[in-house]
Amino acid sequence: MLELYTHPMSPCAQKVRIVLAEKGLEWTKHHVELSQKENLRPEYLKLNPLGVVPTLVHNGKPVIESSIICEYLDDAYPGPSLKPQDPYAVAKMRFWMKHVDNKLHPSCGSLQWPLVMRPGLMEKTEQERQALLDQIPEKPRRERQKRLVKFGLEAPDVVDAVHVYRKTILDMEEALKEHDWIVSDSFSLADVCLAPYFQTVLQFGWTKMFEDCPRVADWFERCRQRDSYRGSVTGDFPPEVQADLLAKGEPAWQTIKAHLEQLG
Ligand SMILES: N[C@@H](CCC(=O)N[C@@H](CS)C(=O)NCC(=O)O)C(=O)O
Repeated sequence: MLELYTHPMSPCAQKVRIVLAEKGLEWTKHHVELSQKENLRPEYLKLNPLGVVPTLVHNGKPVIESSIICEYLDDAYPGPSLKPQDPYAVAKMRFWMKHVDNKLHPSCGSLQWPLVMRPGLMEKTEQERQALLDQIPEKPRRERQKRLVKFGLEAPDVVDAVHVYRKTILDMEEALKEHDWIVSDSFSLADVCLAPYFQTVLQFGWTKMFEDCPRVADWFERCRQRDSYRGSVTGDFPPEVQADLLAKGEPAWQTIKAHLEQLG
């Protein structure tokens, strides 16, 4: 019995949904409304003390941290393995997963928050908003979200986020010169963990970020064509949601572009 606490737009929840689909597993969905901070409710914090999605519950036992959940599912279930055979390729796969967790994920949050989560929080009073943000358990995340809510796209985190994205894209372009997928000629957890972060770029209409990197553009297209991606990511972006996100992303592009141009 697999249950997943998830949000459609969360890239780390998308990673887990892709693995569930690649392995052909049945699961039950529990939607956690992040814009209302349902992730900070006491009953959810009992499952995931970090107060974030996703959380997998397997036979009543919680597993947290998306990369750990992905490896757990790959190890716990038969079916096509999402790990390369070669131990060196596995080491490289884990390096990419760590890069996603430590750098790309917070960067993605810095781009999504001002456009997607901030408007809902701004409808609350200043006091209600601060009270909610003060409950975020981890200090770096708490401080970052406070900056993003206060300054929106003008927060200093946004420029760093754009630079992390661009460096990641250039590194991926190099990696893809060697093999069809990120660490070998087989689709692996490295691909699973990176792809959702490009969904964020796509949803806001910012694909110019990688238009000069043909291997990355082709890799993302191949990820999107997989049944796992279509069913567990694309399916959550019906035309009206896409139109809304594009409308949010379009006016922000000039800011993103200016940060990209600083890199030369
Ligand atoms: N390292 C965690 C990060 C999880 C995370 O940051 N989740 C975001 C959504 S992508 C979240 O729940 N944010 C809610 C919040 O920060 O209030 C993982 O990989 O599971």
